[in-house]
Amino acid sequence: MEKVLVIGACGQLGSELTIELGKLHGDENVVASDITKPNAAIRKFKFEQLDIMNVTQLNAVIENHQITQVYHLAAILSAKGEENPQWAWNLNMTGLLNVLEAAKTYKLNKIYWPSSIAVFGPTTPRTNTPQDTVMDPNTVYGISKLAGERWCEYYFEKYGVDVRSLRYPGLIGYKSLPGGGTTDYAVDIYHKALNGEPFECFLSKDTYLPMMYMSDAIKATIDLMEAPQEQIKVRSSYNVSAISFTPEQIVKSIQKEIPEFSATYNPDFRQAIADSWPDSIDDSVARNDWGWQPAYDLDKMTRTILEGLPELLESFQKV
Ligand code: NAD
Ligand code: AKB
Repeated sequence: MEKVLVIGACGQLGSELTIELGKLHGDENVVASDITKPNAAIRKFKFEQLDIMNVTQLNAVIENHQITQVYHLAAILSAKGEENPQWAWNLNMTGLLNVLEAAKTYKLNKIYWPSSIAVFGPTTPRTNTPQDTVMDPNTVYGISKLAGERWCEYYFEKYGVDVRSLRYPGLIGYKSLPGGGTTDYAVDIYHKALNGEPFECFLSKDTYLPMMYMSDAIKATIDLMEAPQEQIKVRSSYNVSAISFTPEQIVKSIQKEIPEFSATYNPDFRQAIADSWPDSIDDSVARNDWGWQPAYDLDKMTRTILEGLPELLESFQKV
């Protein structure tokens, strides 16, 4: 019987992943935590208001709930990180080290920690970026994710901590809002389209980026975490990939469903971040090691979001 702690459970990923972890392990075996108060999505779980920078608090939560697995999702993402680099570095690194130390001390069964395509940089091969390649990130977020990958591998090699990780592309879901990334436009755009409003994109129309629908990201995460230990050969972080598209292509995909939708382009500081990241990712190592396979392409994702979002917004109005 696993007892699972999710740190950063109120975020874009946590709000949806926590629900799926409840289905897998039983809601009563999942403890959601965040520095904020619980949101509607995760209110049914046991909740701890936890600042991941506070080791005493973290250890108390692990002891009190007899935690065996941790999903550590709390981080400052790329765009927000550039506004306060030292804060982002501190939170992203200290938070991870606190979790890895706790895993060692309490001999936790498994740890999940997400990395990102932000570990790649301007001289990384842009197309079909391989698992092992040049990594020269130039955002504080990317630097912290690359350092985090090295720490994960270190704790596995030196202390036998079973820590597993994915380099997510931009995650797109409609059930929760993103928290300060460069790929956030691809979530916001659906809300504008459904409101009948034009969209102003902060990236240029031809900026290719690797992206993934949230259901695929959750499937990848759970598949990785449930795979037998001997199948996990990469202890830094696995490349995973699903779809790559430009803002212009997502607009066209939405226009197939809402023909009157329109967008303009007004790139800001996030353009330079996007330009430093790959166009597409080679995830063959993840496919071979533990059978990763995405299910959503751009149009399928668009149809799913445009069908599901109005119902979700309506249910919020009723609450
Ligand atoms: P998010 O910003 O939506 O959520 C992060 C959560 O962490 C928030 O609920 C926030 O309140 C919480 N948090 C912040 N400081 C905290 C602290 N001191 N203690 C405890 N909780 C704290 O981010 P997300 O999109 O859900 O991302 C989750 C993870 O996935 C992050 O590690 C991120 O780097 C990674 N990731 C996300 C994406 C994406 O597109 N969303 C892509 C690649 C990697
Ligand atoms: C961001 O844009 O910062 C995130 C990511 C790709 O890690 N979505």
